[in-house]
Amino acid sequence: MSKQPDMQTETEDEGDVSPEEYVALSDFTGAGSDQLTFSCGDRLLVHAKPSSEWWWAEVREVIGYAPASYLRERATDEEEEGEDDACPDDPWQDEEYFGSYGTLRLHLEMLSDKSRTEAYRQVILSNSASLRNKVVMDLGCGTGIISLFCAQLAEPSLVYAVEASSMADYTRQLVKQNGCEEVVTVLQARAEEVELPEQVDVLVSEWMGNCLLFEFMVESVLQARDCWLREGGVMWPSSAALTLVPCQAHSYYEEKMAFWERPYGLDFTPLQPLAQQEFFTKPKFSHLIEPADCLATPSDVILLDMYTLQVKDLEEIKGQFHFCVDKPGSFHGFTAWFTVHFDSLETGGATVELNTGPHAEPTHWKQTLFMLDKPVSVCVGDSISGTIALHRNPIWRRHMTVSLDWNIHSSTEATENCKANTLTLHYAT
Ligand code: GJV
Repeated sequence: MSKQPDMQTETEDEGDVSPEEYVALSDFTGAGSDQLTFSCGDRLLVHAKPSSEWWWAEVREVIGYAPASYLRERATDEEEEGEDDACPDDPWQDEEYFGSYGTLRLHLEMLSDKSRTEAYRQVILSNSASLRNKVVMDLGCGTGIISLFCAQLAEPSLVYAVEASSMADYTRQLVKQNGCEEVVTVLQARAEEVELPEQVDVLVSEWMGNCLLFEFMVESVLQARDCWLREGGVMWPSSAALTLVPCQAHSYYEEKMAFWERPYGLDFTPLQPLAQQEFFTKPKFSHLIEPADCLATPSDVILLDMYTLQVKDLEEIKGQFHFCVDKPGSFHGFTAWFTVHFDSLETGGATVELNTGPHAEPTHWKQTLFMLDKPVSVCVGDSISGTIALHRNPIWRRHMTVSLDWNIHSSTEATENCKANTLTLHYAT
């Protein structure tokens, strides 16, 4: 694919690079006129790969963008014949996933996040009396911090600390080093495969990913709940909410889009459609929104009850929003974040909250920004309403697509804007 720059002719013609053949792993419905719609098994010709997520491709003589994660390379005809299933070997990408949790980088990031770690410590501390003689499961314990808090701040009878990655070896050492080996048992296993000698009273886990659900570790938690949580047992967190707000994002817009207007006194605006596709069709994960950039009061769009949520519910989660603009400005996009709640073990006891929004201390999750194609000027009194849908990727089970459909009702003129924003995302931070 690589072309030597000095071998290029004057025209940016791609005719000399032959397109590659791909096969669709699943149905896909394009969200705009520049995205392709195709069915599982369709053959696509990929002409260019402008970003790792979106490729420029052709199907049945229609050209447009296709999400790369829905495609697999087409084998030669002979190889293709014996193949009837299009499933990848490991739709969970566990080797890569647990491999990354076998190193310290992500654990350091999580442990350095004070809001996150202190929230779990607070949950244990404020429930210490009720945790006495209880059996706890800490799912995905990592370095074992939550299990160690349990052992040190309360007197549970036993904590099963389950960790699938190779970090579990070190976790065992940390448990011993801190004198907690009587209480904390480290089990190196996937939670789905672990065998416990008994049911547990409390299932605690820090499973939340970017935009709440990325990684879909929540599925492991729900399965463990159904297998190992005793009747009447407690889930920590007990509920989760995804919150959305329409916002300004001047500096990000300047950096990625307005930049092309006049760099070095030249007009580079023909690159703007490419910039839009490359930078704005996927969310910006590590965004920190200033409260002053919120154009309306944030609103919870999705609520998950950890006692009743089912694995099958995760395939498609929908929410609605209706914002009333309370600040004039440029509507650049939507920002999303989550909050989780931990019910008290005592009836009437105080709940603990971990809020990752702009009005709380920043966390390592930060917030997620979804940019619109073009900013829209809004006035006080305008209303922005629509729907959000989280579609779990049918092939890559740790991924999802977020779609936002919205329209504006202007309080001053009868204009209406409509746009569907579809985004595919990866779990790696
Ligand atoms: N079984 C055991 N350990 C797991 C599992 C599983 N099914 N899934 C994830 N982990 N909040 N998004 C472990 C993983 O190896 C890592 O140490 C930790 O849980 C992730 C916790 C933070 N990720 C998140």
